[in-house]
Amino acid sequence: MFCHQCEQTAKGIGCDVSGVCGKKPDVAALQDNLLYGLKGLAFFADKARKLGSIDKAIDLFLLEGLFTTVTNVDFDPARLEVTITKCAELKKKAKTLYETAFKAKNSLDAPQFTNGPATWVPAADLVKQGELYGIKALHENQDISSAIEILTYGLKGMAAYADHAQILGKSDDEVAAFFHRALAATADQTLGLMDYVGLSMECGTQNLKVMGLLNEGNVEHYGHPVPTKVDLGTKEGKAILVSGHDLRMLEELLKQTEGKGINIYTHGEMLPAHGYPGLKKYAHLAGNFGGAWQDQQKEFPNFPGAIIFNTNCIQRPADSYTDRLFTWGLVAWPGIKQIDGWDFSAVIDKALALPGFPDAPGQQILVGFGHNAVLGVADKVIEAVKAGAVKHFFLVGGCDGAKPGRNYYTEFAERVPKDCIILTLACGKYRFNKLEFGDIGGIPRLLDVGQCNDAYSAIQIASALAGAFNCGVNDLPLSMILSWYEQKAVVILLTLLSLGIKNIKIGPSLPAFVSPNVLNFLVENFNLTPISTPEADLKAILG
Ligand code: SF4
Ligand code: SF3
Repeated sequence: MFCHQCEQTAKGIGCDVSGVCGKKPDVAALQDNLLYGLKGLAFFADKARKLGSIDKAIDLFLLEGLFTTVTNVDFDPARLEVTITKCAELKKKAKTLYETAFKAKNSLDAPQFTNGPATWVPAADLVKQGELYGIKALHENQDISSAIEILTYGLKGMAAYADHAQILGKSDDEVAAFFHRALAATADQTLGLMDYVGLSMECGTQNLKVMGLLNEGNVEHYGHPVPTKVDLGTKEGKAILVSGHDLRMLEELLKQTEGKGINIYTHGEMLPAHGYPGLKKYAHLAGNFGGAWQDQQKEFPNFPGAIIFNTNCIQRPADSYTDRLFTWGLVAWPGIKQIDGWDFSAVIDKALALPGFPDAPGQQILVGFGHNAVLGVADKVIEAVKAGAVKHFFLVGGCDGAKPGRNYYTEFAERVPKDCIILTLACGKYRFNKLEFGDIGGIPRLLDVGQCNDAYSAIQIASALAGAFNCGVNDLPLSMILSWYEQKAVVILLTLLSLGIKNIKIGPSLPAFVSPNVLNFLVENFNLTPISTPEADLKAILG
């Protein structure tokens, strides 16, 4: 195996014996096989679509297939084999769609393709077959290979957001077309470096649309987030912990547990759920338990109820809680019970059989500062900037992770001067969201914008501020200090770059899949730089 798609990759180079995430070589090969099959599917779906032939099942499967290969999502070889078989069926369907549409238009048989993913069919040994399709076989040119990887990881991250959006009934035909065209392009040996740079920027643009759709879906279902205090203590009663990003799954569970004496707690990226009126109205949405994803093996043994993951980031479960752990959606771990569909009775029964929590009130933290809430007090914010009470804004956000070096973000937030405001989002916030930051004239100094996909909200806030000050986002007293871990962070970075945002600082380390020349390109064109020390970075920013 060889995988270096995430930040914790072995030695900062690549996981080649086994994944630091827990991905075994067979699973890595199956994921490579699936990705290759998806490229074949995209190849024909793209051609069929260009001839006016569209199939919604193909569009959806492509998203789900890509999301399956995101870090910390699917570790189950049996499930991956089923997904690969489905990929082959849909690829065949896409090929027929294309050939039929071609013949109808040209009164000729469609040309046959004799190499690349277009010819992919699953072999008897799917693992052995997948070993042929690893990233080392992408392209002989290191820089082109790097650019293909950036595009591929961008597409994986965008697929995750597009999947959440479609669960809420939101999809977009242009986005589906881009998925097909761009994924097919990753195997097109006639393309050059700048083609992939262009496609990566387009991926960023499409992702802004996708995050916007997801935002629209969330807001239509649950209302705009409002500032809300979240309890970090516990309430007496049975308990279920929900980890992941999917709000709709949480809503269904809240409905099905109403009146049953079960309290629902959020974990990791579910924390922002508390700010949504349509979810906080459930009195048994009791609070948040634990920190970011990488602490689950330490924290879950102390959770006396059922636990369910609805998206990344699952880790190898410790024996002490495997019997009360469930997965839903695309997340899978071998031997862990999978909930198919929307019936959560198995999770509820498990919670009812477990002891639950006593009453133990804890600290409270504030969430719910999406763009609607922040822009609702925009006048106050603008006035504070004009009066000199607010000197600078920092967006300190992104993923958390297990590797050392992430204390930078805690120290950075602590050192931000008292006349500056910190916006944060995604699970990286757990590095500092329990600290006391106070306020500036009633405006909290730490504003939790939401999940990683709420980067959409942060962009709306930055654009509105730029409008109010009659300048570009790059001219605002705003600096972005980002942390990355998996592929959703990659696509958010592409979105920010596609908007022309410069001077972003990124850490805790640079992606192993960015070649030196591609890195130079990013530094020269966007002044994208790695973090150094909190003191030095703050000094460079504030002067
Ligand atoms: Fe290694 Fe990350 Fe790939 Fe897992 S996803 S195998 S940790 S690079
Ligand atoms: Fe975190 Fe996995 Fe990326 Fe949604 S939960 S930000 S790492």
